[in-house]
Amino acid sequence: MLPIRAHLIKAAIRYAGTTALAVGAVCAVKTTNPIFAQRPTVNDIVKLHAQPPVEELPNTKCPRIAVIDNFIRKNKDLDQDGIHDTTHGDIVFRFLEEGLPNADIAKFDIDEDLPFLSYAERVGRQLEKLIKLIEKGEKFDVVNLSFSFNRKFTNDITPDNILSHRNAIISQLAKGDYFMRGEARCVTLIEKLHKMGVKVYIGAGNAGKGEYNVLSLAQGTITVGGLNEDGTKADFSADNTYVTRWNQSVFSITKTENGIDFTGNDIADMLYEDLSAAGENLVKELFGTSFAAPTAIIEDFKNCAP
Ligand SMILES: [Ca+2]
Ligand SMILES: [Ca+2]
Repeated sequence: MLPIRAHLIKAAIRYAGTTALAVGAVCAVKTTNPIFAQRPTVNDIVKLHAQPPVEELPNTKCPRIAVIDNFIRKNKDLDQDGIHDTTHGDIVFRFLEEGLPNADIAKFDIDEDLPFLSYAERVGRQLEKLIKLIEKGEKFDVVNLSFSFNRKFTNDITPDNILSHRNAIISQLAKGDYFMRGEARCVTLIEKLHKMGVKVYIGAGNAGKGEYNVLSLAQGTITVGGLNEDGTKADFSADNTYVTRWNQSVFSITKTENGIDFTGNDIADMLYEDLSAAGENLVKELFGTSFAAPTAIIEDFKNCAP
């Protein structure tokens, strides 16, 4: 057992590191900030016809969606003046709000438990909160998880054979340190949600083919890989047997009359007055599998009835 102060410091350091991996990696804004990974330039051509068929839900009632993300601590600077303009969660939320105007979308804020809990612990607490609400009779149809806990593939575990290592990886995490146990707990909670009938969509992660998102190990989830605007696979996207869907994950940011559009429909998603530099020096695009997850949800429920 670490002395409490040392333990808290370790937690804080890990928190920062994991945030860079998890939030920064899943949703990156094109910027010079070194926290964000460089975008690779080589693409694989995606055989779109080879993708699993999109579930057609034409007569479905519009879903109630839980977005588990950060909504308090602003962490995205869209006009590059060094001042954050919005949160990762609010950007993800905006995709869903605009894409599914008749859906009921609820925010579950992992920033509630800042500052000393690990990232996985904070995600786990929100998953638990959601489960408790459902147990009390509230109805949720969909969960959006636009973040990842990335692990590297090793010699034994490859993108092609990871399915057969699933149980071993989870049990190793469950026996690991505080942070690993937090991740294993998230997997268990996500599986519980799946068993309760909730569809869980997860961003595949932005560390490329060499890493996988631990959350994807949860059975029954829909892990969404990232496509470029032209439909080719984005090189930053994870790509392994757990990635069962592919959706757009790169979106140009453009100016409209009263604000900026980042969802690609020329309708403002943020007003100029809400950007610290009024949108003067805009980043060119949003990219990350963070946006592939809500895009997949929108695709699956686009014909829903209010
Ligand atoms: Ca700014
Ligand atoms: Ca828009």
